[in-house]
Order: sequence, then C-alpha cells, then structure tokens
Amino acid sequence: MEQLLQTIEKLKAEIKEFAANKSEEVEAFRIKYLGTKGLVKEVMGEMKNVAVDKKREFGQLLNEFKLFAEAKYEALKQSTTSNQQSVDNTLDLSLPGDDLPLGSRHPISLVRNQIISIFQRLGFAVAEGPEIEDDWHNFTALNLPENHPARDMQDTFYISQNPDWLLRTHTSSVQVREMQKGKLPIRIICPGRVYRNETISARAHCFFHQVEGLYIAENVSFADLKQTLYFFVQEMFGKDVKVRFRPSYFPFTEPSAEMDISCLICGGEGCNVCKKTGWVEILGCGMVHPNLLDNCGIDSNKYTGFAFGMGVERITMLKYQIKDLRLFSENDIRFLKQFTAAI
Ligand code: 2U9
Repeated sequence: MEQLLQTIEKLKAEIKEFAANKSEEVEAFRIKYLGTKGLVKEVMGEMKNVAVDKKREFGQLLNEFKLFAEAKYEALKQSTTSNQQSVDNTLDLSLPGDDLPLGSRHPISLVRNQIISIFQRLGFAVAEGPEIEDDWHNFTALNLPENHPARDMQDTFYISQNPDWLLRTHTSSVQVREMQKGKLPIRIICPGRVYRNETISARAHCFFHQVEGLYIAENVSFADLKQTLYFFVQEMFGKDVKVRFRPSYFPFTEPSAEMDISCLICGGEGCNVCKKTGWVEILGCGMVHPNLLDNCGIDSNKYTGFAFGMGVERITMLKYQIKDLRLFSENDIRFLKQFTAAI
C-alpha cells in the first residue's frame, strides 16, 4: 500500500512539472497518462490489490489523482491553443506599412494662415479677442452711432440674456481692446470669425472670417498704408497683379478707401468674374479716425494710424475660383479634398 501511495505522489509531481509548447506534446501527455494503456489506468488497476477495509479510502485517492491528471491535460490544451493563436497573429515587421490617408486643411484656414504669414513678415503680431462682445467694443468705440443701421436686429445677432451683448460683427473690437491697453506703437492683425444676420446664399452667410489690421505710431501716413497693402497683394496673388484705391466711407476711418486688384482671371481685359471692369475688390482700408484714438485714450495729436479689413472667404474664392460661399461650411469631402495639395 505504501508503495502505491508513493507512486501516486511521484506521478503527481511529474504531471505538475509537465510543460508543453506544441499540440503534439499535449497529445503525448494524454497518451502517457490518460490513454487506455496510460499510467492513470495502470494505477487504478492496483485497486484490486487493496485490502477491503482500505478500498473506500484508496478509491477516493485514486479518483482525485485521475481528476488531477485530467485537469492538467485541459490546462495544457488551453495554453497551447492560445500560444498557437498568438503565433498566428505575430506581425511581419518586414512588410510595408498601411497607407494612412492624409487629411487637408480647410481652404479658409490655408488662406488665413497665408495672410497671417505675409503680415508677420512685415512685423505685425497676431491679436485675438472674444466672439461674444459688448456694444461698446463692437460699435460705440468704433464711431458707430446709436442709430447706425449695423446695430439693427436685422444685421446683428444679440444675446437674449443681456441686450448689451452680441456676436461680434467684425474683429475691429479686438483692435479696440488692444488700443485700450495703451501700449504703443501697435502693429497687429486680428484674424477671426464674425457673425451677421444675413440670409444664407451663394454670396452671403450668417458667419464668415475676417483678417483686420491696425498700425498706430507717430507719423503713420496713407503712403505707409498703400505700400503695406501693395506688398500683401504681391505676396498673395503674384508680382504681376496691379492695385488701385477707390475713395470710400467707413465710420472708423477717415479718409477711407477700397482696394481693387486687377482681375486674376482675365488679367484686366474684362470677364464675368470682374463684371467686365478688369478689377475686383478685395478689401477696405483707411486712416484711423481720430475719434477712435480719443475713445481708447490715445493722444490723437501725437499718433496716427491706418487700418484695413478683408473677408477671408472673399480672398479664398478669388484665389481658388470658388463660386458659392456655402461650400465652405457644408463639409462636403469632395470639395475639401481638393485642397490636399495646397499649402
Ligand atoms: C479700428 C480702426 C479701424 C477696419 C476696416 C474695413 C475698412 C473694411 C470690410 C472688408 C470686407 C469688412 O469683411 S468685410 O465685410 N472691412 O472695409 N475694415 S477699415 O478698420 C478699423 C478697425 C479697427 C480700431
């Protein structure tokens, strides 16, 4: 009896240590221990030699031994199949990688970045401000009197919680905030989104993007304005493009002008894009009205400045010959993916 107990212990230790990496080794385990001529059967066969009064005790022991061997077999099977799977999933690192389709910048972002970069080369810094503005920064400070049509509900989105709050209608409020800081000279461009209560069409939207610029220092003249904007046009549209300034009116500048460039499509000959005039308008500009300087605590006897403003959508439409403003906000991938190669 003692010998049988020792055999079981020895076999149990052997089974415990048994390791298998491949399914053939697991099969070898099954044959050796659990097969019809296996060691478990052989040990079970010893029951006939056990004394009657010990049969119950040994029966239990042998049964536990058999379950132990079977459990080990199941565990071996499990571990080799998961090993096998992980071998199957092993990556072949020598294979070329999958192509990741590259996205592209939105055309408005492309053009805005280009405008910013041109003015940065002239020493302009970028300034930003809130899209929800108060009446003073958006209108009053900018010489837009209380009865000005731009203040009408038809033109401006007001915030219902507070009649003093609105969605900025231009980024000029950012320049006002910079002027209030009182750090002169000021040489900034203000890119950003603006909102106007317009019916959406191919030529108008309830939001669009502007880049406005402001230069305030001593002795700033209209000649500085012209030369700055001429440099911008040459960088943006090419050296052959001509410019012209037409007198205009804005409440925040005096004198004021609109700047045209020779038509990019017909080169000035006259076509549908320029409505047969040979010229297309690209921005508005002028010398900062002295009232604005005074409103913001800047000495208008000492300082002068120029300002300009352009719609990024307009510049983008001219540059890429886009005919409908709504394309910019429809997120149609067929439109957007055409700008993958643009820088
Ligand atoms: C301050 C002083 C002056 C900014 C200016 C324009 C002329 C202009 C339009 C272009 C197309 C708006 O987006 S648009 O519809 N802008 O024509 N903007 S001068 O003048 C300023 C701004 C701020 C303190």
